[in-house]
Amino acid sequence: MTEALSLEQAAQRLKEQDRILILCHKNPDGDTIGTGAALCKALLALEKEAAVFCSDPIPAMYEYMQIQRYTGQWTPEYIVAVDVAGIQLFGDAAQPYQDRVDLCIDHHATNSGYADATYLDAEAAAAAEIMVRLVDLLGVELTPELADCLYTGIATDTGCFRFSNTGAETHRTAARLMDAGARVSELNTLLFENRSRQRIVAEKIALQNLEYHFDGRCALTFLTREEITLSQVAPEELEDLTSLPRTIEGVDVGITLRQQPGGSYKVSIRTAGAADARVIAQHLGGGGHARAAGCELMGNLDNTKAAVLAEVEREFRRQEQLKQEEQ
Ligand SMILES: [Mn+2]
Repeated sequence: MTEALSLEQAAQRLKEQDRILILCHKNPDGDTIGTGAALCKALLALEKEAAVFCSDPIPAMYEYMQIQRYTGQWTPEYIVAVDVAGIQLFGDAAQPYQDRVDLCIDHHATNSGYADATYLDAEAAAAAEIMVRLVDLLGVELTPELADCLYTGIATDTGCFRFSNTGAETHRTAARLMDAGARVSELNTLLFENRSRQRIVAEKIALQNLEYHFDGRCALTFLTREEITLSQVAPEELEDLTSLPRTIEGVDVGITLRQQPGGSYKVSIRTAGAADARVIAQHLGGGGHARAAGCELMGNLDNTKAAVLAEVEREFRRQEQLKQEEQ
């Protein structure tokens, strides 16, 4: 059982500690990286030793955050995970640390409670939204550098303020970050309007592979390992490709299958309307949010497709049942 903390308590614990190792999740996105980088900068401002560890490389597009990476320069005395919902999300290289996480700061309702203590706010659109409040509680000034990191987290987890997790508070927090000097316009261009040619090649293949199911209510696309290799796209550049099938008119559930180097398929589920992505993912051993969830499945393409589509169908049925019960 993890101890549920208030954010004030979490801040107090951080103030008392030194040599703080910050862990991000594997396949890092802007939220885990931005939140980790901001926490690290805040702790450094308090003249503590702090550094960030991620089992995967940090995508080059996030270079502007100038993250203090952990390379074994000291022995961690306190370990904090940010935006990591479960222990399986740390990745292999984090093995020495993942079983002794002291504090977890997260916004996933599915957080498994693996840490000794947890601050969880499932209403927050991004872990970075929590981190803005935590930086205040630590008494650290919101510098332009911190604001850039935190804005990155909020903007990426909300699809640039388009996803349904975006609340009024999300915008208020973003406004505060703008006031603090976040380079919003530059960052939006960098994060959302900056596709490589390799990514376009991968997108072309994904569009060729696109198929419709259940009268067009589900669109599914996939990229095999061979196709990903052929396109020469960096895996992290495929993250937002996962929103593509869902953007097609009439589609309630968009599925993207990406084959991983080990042969397994990473399944990304995006939903509109009543369908719940988390319910589908959970039946397949994964998790996430109502609009965006995922899992990883072993098996060939046909088996994977069949398994995922069966759960999509089950979710459509469940929604129809719920609708009938309401009437
Ligand atoms: Mn997040």
